[in-house]
Amino acid sequence: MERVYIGLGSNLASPAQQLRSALAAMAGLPHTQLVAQSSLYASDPLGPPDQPRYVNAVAALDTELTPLALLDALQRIELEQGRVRKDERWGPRTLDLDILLFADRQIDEPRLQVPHYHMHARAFVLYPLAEIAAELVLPDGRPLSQLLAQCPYVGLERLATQA
Ligand code: A4P
Ligand code: MG
Repeated sequence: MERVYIGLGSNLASPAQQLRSALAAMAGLPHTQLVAQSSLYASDPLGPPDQPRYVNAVAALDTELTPLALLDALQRIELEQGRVRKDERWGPRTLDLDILLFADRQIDEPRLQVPHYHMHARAFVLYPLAEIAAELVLPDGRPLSQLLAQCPYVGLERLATQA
């Protein structure tokens, strides 16, 4: 089993419900257990500003799947929940599932880069992650606490409703 952290995001079609469905779908993946989930957070959109606010969360999985098999499974969940890939970068989406960390692995393949390239400076990733893994150290040796200290808690709001 390897510990994996997944970033969840949605800003279309009942985002909180999208995240709850995605958490249930991930919990049902073969050879995989959902071991923790953060609160849901509302967050200001990064990218084109003319889109709704996002709901974000982070989940921890233990899995025996390979990284690419897990990516396939996550992309299937995205598609099952009505994700349509558009050309606009960072545009609105019903569901985005990113592999943030895969144990201590550093992966650089055409379809998969881990750690996820933008996680280090995104409040909507780092704060939910800290909720479920405060003591985490990244594969490059940087503690999560150090990244948090450099990432202001701005444009982010923890929602009262549990996932
Ligand atoms: N891919 C490579 N590495 C990974 C990884 N670690 N996890 C590849 C998942 N996928 C990975 O992804 C494009 C390709 O990235 C995949 O086919 C996979 O092979 P995508 O989901 O189709 O594209 P995307 O998500 O639109 O692009 P990108 O650049 O990944 O965007 P981000 O970084 O995910 O950002 N604002 C707020 N507040 N909250 C958000 O969640 N999300 C985005 C999207 C923009 N603004 C946001 C949020
Ligand atoms: Mg993505």
